[in-house]
Amino acid sequence: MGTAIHSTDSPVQQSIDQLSINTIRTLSMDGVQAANSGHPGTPMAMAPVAYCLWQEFLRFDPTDPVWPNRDRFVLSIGHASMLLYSLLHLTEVRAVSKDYETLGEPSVPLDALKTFRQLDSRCPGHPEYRWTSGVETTTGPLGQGVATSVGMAIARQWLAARYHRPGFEDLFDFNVYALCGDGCMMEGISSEAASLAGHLRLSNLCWIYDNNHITIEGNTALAFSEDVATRFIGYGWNVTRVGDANDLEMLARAFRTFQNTKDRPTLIIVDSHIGYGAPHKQDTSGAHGEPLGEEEVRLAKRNYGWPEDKKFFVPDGVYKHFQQGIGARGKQLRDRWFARIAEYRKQYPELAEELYRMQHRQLPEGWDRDLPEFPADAKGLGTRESSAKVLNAVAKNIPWLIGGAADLAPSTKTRLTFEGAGDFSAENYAGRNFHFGIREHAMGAILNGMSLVKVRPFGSGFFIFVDYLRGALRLSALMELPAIYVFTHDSIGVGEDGPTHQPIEQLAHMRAMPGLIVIRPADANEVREAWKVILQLHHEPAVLVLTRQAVPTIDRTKYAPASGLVRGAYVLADAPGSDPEVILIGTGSEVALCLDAYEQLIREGVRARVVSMPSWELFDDQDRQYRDSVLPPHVKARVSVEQASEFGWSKYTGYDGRNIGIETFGASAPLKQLLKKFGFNKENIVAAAKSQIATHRGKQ
Ligand SMILES: Cc1ncc(C[n+]2csc(CCOP(=O)(O)OP(=O)(O)O)c2C)c(N)n1
Ligand SMILES: [Mg+2]
Repeated sequence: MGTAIHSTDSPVQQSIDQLSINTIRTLSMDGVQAANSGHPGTPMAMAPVAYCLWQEFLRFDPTDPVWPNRDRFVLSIGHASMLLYSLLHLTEVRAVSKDYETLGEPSVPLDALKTFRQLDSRCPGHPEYRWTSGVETTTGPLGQGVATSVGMAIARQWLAARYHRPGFEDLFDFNVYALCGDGCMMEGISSEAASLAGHLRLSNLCWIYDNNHITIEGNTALAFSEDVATRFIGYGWNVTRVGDANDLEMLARAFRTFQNTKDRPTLIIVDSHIGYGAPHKQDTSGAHGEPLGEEEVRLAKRNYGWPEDKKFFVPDGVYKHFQQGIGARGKQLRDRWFARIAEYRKQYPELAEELYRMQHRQLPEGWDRDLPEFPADAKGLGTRESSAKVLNAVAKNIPWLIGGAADLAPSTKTRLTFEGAGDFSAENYAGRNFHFGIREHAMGAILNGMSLVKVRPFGSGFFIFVDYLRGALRLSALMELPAIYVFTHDSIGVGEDGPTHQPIEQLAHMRAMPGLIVIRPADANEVREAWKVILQLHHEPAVLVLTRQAVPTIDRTKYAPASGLVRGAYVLADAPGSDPEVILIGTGSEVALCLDAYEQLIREGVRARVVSMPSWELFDDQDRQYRDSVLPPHVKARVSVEQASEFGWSKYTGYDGRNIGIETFGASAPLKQLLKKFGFNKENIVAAAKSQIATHRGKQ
């Protein structure tokens, strides 16, 4: 326990290393105690590990926490957030504005530590990207952080492969460190991500596993007895161990081993004691998720040789020590990097411009110049097919638009097929086609990690399997990352594959998620417009929902142009004199069906209107006047048509409107039979329209 002085108010005398570590510990304990909620035990135990990494190794400049080539530190054990906040405070990380300007003020002032977990504090319960400068990614859902770190490591390899030139081999050489625990190791997503990281031989990736044998319910013996080391060796990782979390020398040696390992990722297994130093709570789950209590805090401080009654105490010399360590090292590296990039700009102005735009989430000049127009075609093509054409046309002009599929590219049609696109692999980190393998959840987190490094990633799969990656998608939305999700096989349109493959409630799920843009385009030209909207998003992830089966390419000389998609919903076909008595609202593959019904209704003298509504979110964002022009409030006779759960549609049709949807699971049969079974035919829509008019007659 060092050269502790067991007095309540005398200056603490111990090595500056120990003093710094104990400051991290005690700030964390005090923060949790002040909040009367939180997780003190793991920050206390892992303080030396984090200290060693940050002070000795991390290439991070606290005065510029968004410098592109900084090492990334991911706290995958998000519940131990006070550990990160204490580090951000003690290293005096500066706040950064939304426009990436470094502000003079500290990201985490001492007052923020004192208001841990209170409304609007910079120290919320779990670390939140965008909210606290220096937090590299939002964590809390266990496993997400480590999987996200794989995406960061991938993005670095891709950047290096694309942008390095002779004499400029150090522009992107950052490392990614993730601190994880038993929970992260148990969650399936860590296995998916670690498997891919090993396969890709990501030598810039280091996970540090806090092997404390404790989770919420007690000892890990309750539910976790696998041999983690063997598991990771099996994945192709380098695995090393540190038997005591307090052993700074062994920790430093492990980090050096990582740095010298050039052919695979590294896992450092660190044995630690949760709640280290707390006499009654150490090594118990009681140290995990509740404050220690005033008395136990006092006793722990005594064990650390700390003034027992001082709270949020930062001894003299600690800030300075961090300034001289991580601060000085980071600043020097950061300044050198900017000098190098200035040199690079002189020699490779176009590449430097790409980097600038990418890092500022701008698109290149002329990115949309090759966008295709699709001529009217009654037979048409699957929206996955038109999407393939559009994606390839834009990706050619946006070099950092990169992505792939969870083993379904031949089905999702997301492959970049133009010359030079290549495949991303351990042998070719410059490839733009990614093979995530059958690992949807990790794919989502990896997209987040890639997006955090500012490349523009897309991932794809069958829409039904959005369920598998929802946890990651939710973090895309929460972090406001413009990751792109392309999902095909979007309905019972998949036919014979049956109910396991037929999405029903997935659209409703997606639409319920705050901050997510969902677009289900009706035809090829709406697909083009959808990609245009998506690529210009800065802060929202998008889900593009596409068909497998062919849908007609709507005749835009007869009906309204597809550019209406940008407003979420638009009048595609109108009643004579724009005076509808009934409105048919469709999305995706059902829009063409609505048009068929419309033509018949018009022939019969019924004043019908068709609204194509590819995106609820974009529509809800329009002003009232526009929304009322599309869905005039006095026209109450309304029919929605969508091959999915009816959940939520009454928002647009009213309670007395009619929703033609699917309220059960689907079935395995040829599509024709399914359309009949579920009532998706012209006759049914025409009848619904007429019955709506009858219902509302006299009320409109
Ligand atoms: C996906 C997910 N499931 C459950 C939780 C709730 N939870 C928070 S911490 C925790 C236990 C974590 O144990 P471990 O990773 O060993 O952390 P330690 O207690 O050692 O700090 C659980 C179950 C969560 N945050 N995320
Ligand atoms: Mg644990």
